[in-house]
Amino acid sequence: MRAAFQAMGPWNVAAETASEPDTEDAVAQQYRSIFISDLHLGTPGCQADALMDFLKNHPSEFLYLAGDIVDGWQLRRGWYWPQSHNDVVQKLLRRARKGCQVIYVPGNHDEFARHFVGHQFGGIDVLTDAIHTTADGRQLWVTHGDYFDGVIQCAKWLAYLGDNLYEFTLKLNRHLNHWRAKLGLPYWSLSAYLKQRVKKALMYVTDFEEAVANEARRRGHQGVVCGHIHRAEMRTINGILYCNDGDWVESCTALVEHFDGRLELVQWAPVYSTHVPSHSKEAITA
Ligand SMILES: [Mn+2]
Repeated sequence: MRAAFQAMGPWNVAAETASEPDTEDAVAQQYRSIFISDLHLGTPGCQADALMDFLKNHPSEFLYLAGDIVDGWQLRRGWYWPQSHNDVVQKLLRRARKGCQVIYVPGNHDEFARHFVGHQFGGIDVLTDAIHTTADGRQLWVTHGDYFDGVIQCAKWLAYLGDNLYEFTLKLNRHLNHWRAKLGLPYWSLSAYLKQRVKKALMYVTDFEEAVANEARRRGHQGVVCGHIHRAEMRTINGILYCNDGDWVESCTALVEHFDGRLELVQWAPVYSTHVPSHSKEAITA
């Protein structure tokens, strides 16, 4: 992973180029805090240009990077690091240098960064998880969310074994493949197929959201901000504010905090006008 850091360019302030102006051009909107996750830098799917546009137009006092920022899994398979991805990293470093408090909570795709928990990179704090206090005094637990994969799968297996559904699918699978073999069709695993479906189903998403919210309550916080499932959402679950800031692969979404503590999910939209930048926003606030 050393190569990855080298490819990102200089990390120390002195070596950074001074070509960028200190003041940005007219910005669309200033926020107290921005929460983003699942950028997946290092993959062709990452919407780096959209993200750059979003960051340029939205200064903030706090910036939380809630995991899966760099995709170490993909980079191990094949190196992909275009200039635009470098620009994002430089932008994040520059933001930290300009006084924005940047907090990086690694996820499962950038678990290599978990080795650096407790350290700083160019002013960016790397933490296992974080607690953000909103302007109106609410405590939000910031975590990537991958830990809950295991918890949910475990609970699912127990549920299956409880009502013998798993045994039933195995039996059904045997019969199914007996007939498939007779018809000259290749082996097909019904249970594997069902498990795959379950994971993708809405039920999984709901279980994930509830598990994360329950853990936030257990820890005594009023809300939670996470990512991981690439599904932006903001709703109250059993009295806990559940926020998922989405991703920068498909949806290009972020969770933002206004200066009065109000939280909002925003979706990036290209800025066409030079005078009035337009940003479509989902009508969800809390
Ligand atoms: Mn993840």
